[in-house]
Amino acid sequence: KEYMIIDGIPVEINGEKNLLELIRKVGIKLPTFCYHSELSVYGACRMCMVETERGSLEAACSTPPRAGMEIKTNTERLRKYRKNILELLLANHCRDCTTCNNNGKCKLQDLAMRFNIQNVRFPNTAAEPKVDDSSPSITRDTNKCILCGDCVRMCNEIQNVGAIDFAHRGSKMTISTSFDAPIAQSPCVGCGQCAVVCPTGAIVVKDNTAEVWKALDDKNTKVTVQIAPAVRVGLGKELGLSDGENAMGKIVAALRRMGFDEIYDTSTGADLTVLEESNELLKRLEEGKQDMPLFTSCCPAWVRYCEKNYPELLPHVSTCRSPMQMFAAIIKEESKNSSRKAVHVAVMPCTAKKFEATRDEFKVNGIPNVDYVITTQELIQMIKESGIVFSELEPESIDMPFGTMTGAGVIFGVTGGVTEAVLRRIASDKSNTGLMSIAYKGVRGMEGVKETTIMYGDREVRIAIVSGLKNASDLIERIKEGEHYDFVEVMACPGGCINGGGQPFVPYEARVMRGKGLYSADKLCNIKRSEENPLMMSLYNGILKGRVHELLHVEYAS
Ligand code: HC1
Ligand code: SF4
Repeated sequence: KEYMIIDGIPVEINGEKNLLELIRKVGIKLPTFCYHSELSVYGACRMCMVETERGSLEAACSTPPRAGMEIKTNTERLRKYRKNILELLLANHCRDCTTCNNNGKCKLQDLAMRFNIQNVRFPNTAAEPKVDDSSPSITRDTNKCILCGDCVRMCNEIQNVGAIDFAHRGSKMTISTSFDAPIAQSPCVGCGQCAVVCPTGAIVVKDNTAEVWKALDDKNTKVTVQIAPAVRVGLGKELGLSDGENAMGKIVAALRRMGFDEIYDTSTGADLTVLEESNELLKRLEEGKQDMPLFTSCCPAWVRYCEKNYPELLPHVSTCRSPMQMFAAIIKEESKNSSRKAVHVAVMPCTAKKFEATRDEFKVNGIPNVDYVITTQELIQMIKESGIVFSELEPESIDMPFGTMTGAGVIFGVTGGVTEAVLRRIASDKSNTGLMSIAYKGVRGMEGVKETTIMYGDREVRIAIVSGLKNASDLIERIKEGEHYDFVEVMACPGGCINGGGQPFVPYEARVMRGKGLYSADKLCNIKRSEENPLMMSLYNGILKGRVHELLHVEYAS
C-alpha cells in the first residue's frame, strides 16, 4: 500500500488519477472552476493549487499522487492566491448577482462567499451584457464567462458537436460559435450539457416560467401538464429531500397547488412509445432485415444531431414520436372538448425538449401540442416562488382519465430504460423471472456504451445502448464499417435523462442515485409491462382509432 500526507493526515493512494480526487476523497472541498472528472484536465483556473513540502505550488487537478508526497491544501499563501484569482475574475465580471438567472447556483458567487471576498482591489472592467437568446434551449451571455472552457470541452469531447470554441487571444479571448453566429445557427443540438457544467451565468437554461405563470392565472385557460420520468428523481435534493428520492407524489401536489388543472405522467406516453416502437422492431425482425439498425427517437437532441450530421440515417430512426409528443397529441385532442382555451405544459429534465416542442411536425394548425416546456430547474424555481414548503407536502396522485402508467414507462428516464421496456414487451416469457432476467442482460448501468444480445425465436437480436453523442457517433462509424445491430438506443446526455441539461447539476454518484430511484419507482408500480396498461386498450379503441399514424408517428426530413 502507498500513502501520502494531506494536511497532516496519512491517506492511502488507490488508483486516483490526480491529487484533487484524493483530496476530495478525504472530505476536503478543494475549489475549482474547470475540473470535471468526465472531461479532460484543462488546469486553467488555478483555484485547486496546493502547497508541497518543498514550498512549491501545484495544481491538484493535473498532478498525480506520489507515495510519500506531503501537501497542504489550506495555507496563508494559498488563501491569498485564491482570493487574488477570485478578485481578478470579479473585476472583469458584471456582478449583477441579484438579477442573474444563475443567482444561487453560481460557482463564482459561491466561492466569493466561501473565501470571504468583501472588497475587489481592481477597477471593474466588465463589458455590457452580450446575450444570445436565439436558441429555444439555452441562453448565453459571453460577458459572464470566466473562460474555464468547461462548455467547450463538454460540447466537443462528450457530445462531439463542436458548436462552440475559444476565439481570439489574450485579453480579447472569448468563447464563440464559428464567425460569432447566433448559437441557433450553429451545429448546436440544444442538449444543454454546456449549461450543466457552466460555473457562472454565461450559459443557462432558457427560462419559460413567466409564460406558464400567465397561463395559470388566466381563468379562461385549462392548463394540463405532464411530468417526465427523470424529473421525479432530479429535483428533490434542492428542495430538502435526498439525492434520487422519488418525489412524484409531492410534485403532483405542488403542481395542483400552483393551479394546474390536470396532471399526468409522461411515463404513460412512454407506454405508447413502447407499443409502437416494439411493433416497428418486430416488423424488421420478421422481415429478416439485416441492414441498418432501428434507432430510437425519443431523445430530441439525438434526432437533431442525426439530422445535422447523419441525414442518410434518418430512414432508420424510429418513426415514433417521443413519449412527450405522443402524450401531448392525445391530451390536446381530449382538451378539444373543453370550453376553455387549452394550454399544455411539459416538465422535462431536458433543454432540447424546448426545441422539440417548437418543431412544425408537432403543431396542429400552427399551434404546438406542447405549448411550453419547463425544465426541472424551472419547476424548482416556480415551487420556491410560490412559497410551497416542498418537503412537507403530502404526496398526491395523478389525474384521470390518463392517469395509469407502468414501470416500463418510468425507467425510460435512465440509459437502457427504453431498451429494457421494449424487451419486456417483445419477450415471450412473461413471468417474474423473465422480467428479472431482462434486467440482468446488461441493459442497466451508467456506462456510456452497453451491448447485449437476446433471442427472438431463433433469431439473435443485437442491441446497443449509448448515451453521450460522442459515443453515438463512434458507434455509427462502427456500424458503417459493417458491424451489425438490430436496435440502438441513443440518449444524448451521459446517463440518459436523469442527467439531462435541465436537471440541477450533481456529481456522478448522485446521478447513480437518480438511476436507482427510477428502478425503485419501477418496483413500486403494480404494472410492469406497457401492454398491460389498461389505458392503452381504451386509447387504441377510442381517440387513436384510425389515427395512430397521425397522432403517434412522425417522419423527420431535414
Ligand atoms: Fe426523457 Fe422521454 S425518457 S426523453 O429521457 O423518452 O426529457 O425523463 O420525458 O419524451 O418518457 C426526457 C425523461 C422523457 C420523452 C419519456
Ligand atoms: Fe454544445 Fe449541447 Fe451546449 Fe449546444 S447545448 S453548445 S450542443 S453542449
